[in-house]
Amino acid sequence: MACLTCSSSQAQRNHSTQLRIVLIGGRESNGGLKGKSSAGNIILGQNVFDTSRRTAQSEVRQQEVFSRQVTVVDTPGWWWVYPREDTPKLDQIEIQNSVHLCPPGPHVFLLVIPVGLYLPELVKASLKQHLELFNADVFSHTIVLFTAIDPCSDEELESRIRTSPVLQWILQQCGNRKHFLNISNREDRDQVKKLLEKIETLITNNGFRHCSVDRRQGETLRKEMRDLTERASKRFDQVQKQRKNLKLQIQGGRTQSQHLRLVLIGAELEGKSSAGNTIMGRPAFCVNNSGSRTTHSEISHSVVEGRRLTVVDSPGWFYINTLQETSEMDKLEIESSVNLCPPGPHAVLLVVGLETATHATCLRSVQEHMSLFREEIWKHTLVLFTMSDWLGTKTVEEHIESDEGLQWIVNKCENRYVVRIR
Ligand SMILES: Nc1nc2c(ncn2[C@@H]2O[C@H](COP(=O)(O)OP(=O)(O)OP(=O)(O)O)[C@@H](O)[C@H]2O)c(=O)[nH]1
Ligand SMILES: [Mg+2]
Repeated sequence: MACLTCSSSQAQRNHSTQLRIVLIGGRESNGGLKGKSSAGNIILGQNVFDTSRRTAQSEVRQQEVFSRQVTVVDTPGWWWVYPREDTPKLDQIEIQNSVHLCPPGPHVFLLVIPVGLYLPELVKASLKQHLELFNADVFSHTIVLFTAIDPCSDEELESRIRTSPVLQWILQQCGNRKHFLNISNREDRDQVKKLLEKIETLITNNGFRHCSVDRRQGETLRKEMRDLTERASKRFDQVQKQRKNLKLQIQGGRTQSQHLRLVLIGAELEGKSSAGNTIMGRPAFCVNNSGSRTTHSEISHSVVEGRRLTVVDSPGWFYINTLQETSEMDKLEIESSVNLCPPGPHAVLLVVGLETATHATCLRSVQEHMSLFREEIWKHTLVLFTMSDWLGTKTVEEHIESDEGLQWIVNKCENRYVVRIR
C-alpha cells in the first residue's frame, strides 16, 4: 500500500515536469496552411521543425518550457479525406513510429486542425483509419489543437464548430478537449502555458497514465525501415549503373534523333500538363487549377537545346477506375494520343504522383489503361514521378521500395524513371 502511494506521488512528480506530445493530423490539398510543424515550433518556443518543406519523417525535439521538460514529436500528415490505403506506406510507417520516439509513450496527441479548414464527412473514416495505426485508444489521449495565422476569439471558434458536424463529432470523440493556437504570434507565450495546463489536466484525468506503446512494434518498425533503406540504396546504385551504360552507348556512336516525340499518359490530376510545360519550357498546356481538366489529347512543338521536341498531353483517368468505368470519349482520346505524333512517340512518359500510394486498385487501373496500347508500349515507357514535394527528406527509391504497386510499374519499365522537381 505504502509502495503504491509512493509510486503514485512519484508518477505525479514526473508528470508535472515531463510532457510528451505527438502532433498528428491531415494535410490539405494545396498544402497551404501550415499546421503541425509550426505548432511544434510555437510550443517549444524555437524553430526546431522545418516548415519550409513537407514533413516526411517523424522527428522528435525537446525543450524546457515553463519549467517543464517538453518533448514534441512531429509527424507526416495524411490527406484529410482519403482512406488510409491511399496514404503512402512510407508515411504510414513514419506515423506509426512517432510514438516510439518519445519513450515510454506520449502523454497526449494534439490533433492539429487549421481553423478555416472545411471538413467533409469523409474525414471521419479517414481519421479513424489513420488513428488505428497507433494500436491504442488515441481519442482518450487527444486534444484538438486549432491553429490559425490570425487571432480567433472563443466566439469565432464556437461558431465555426457549430457550423461543422464533422468538427462536432471529432470533439465529441476527444471529450470536447480543445485549444486554439495562433501560430503567427510567437510572443504570446500565454497561449502555450494554457495549452500545457490543459495537457496536465488530461494527464491527471487519465490517472497519470501515458498512452501505451508496444515496444516490439517499435523494433519491428525500425527493422522494416532499415531493410527498406538498404533496398532503396541498392536500387539507386543499380539505376546509376544502368544510366551510365546508356550514356556510354549514346556517346559510342549512334546519332541522337533530331526530333524527339514524347507522349504523357497517366491518372487524373497527377501533374501531366504541368510536366508537359516543364519539358517544353513554356506554358504549352492548360494546368488544372480550378477544375479545367485536360479533355482532349493535345500536341505542342518546341525547340529545346537545338533539338525539335514534340509533346502530346492526354486526358487522365480517375485513379481507381477500371478501364470500363472510364468514359468512351476519354478512352478514345488516350488511345489516339500516340497517333498524334507520327510515326509514333520515341517515349511514353507514364506520370505517377508521389503523394498517394499505388495500391492494388490503382495498379490495376494503370495496367488496364496501358492496355489501350499494344503490349510493346512498355518497352518505350518511362515513369515520370511528379508531386516530388511530397518526398521531403525521403528518396524516390525509398518510396518505390515501400510500395508494391510502384515496384511493379518501375520494374515493368526496367528501372527507367525520373522525378520532376517543381
Ligand atoms: N504540390 C504539387 N502540385 C502539383 C505538382 N504538379 C502539378 N501540381 C498541381 O496539380 C494540379 C493538377 O496539375 P495538372 O498539371 O493540370 O495535372 P493533370 O494531370 O494534367 O490534370 P488533368 O488534366 O485534370 O488530368 C494543379 O493544381 C497543379 O498546380 C507538384 O509537383 N506538386
Ligand atoms: Mg492535364
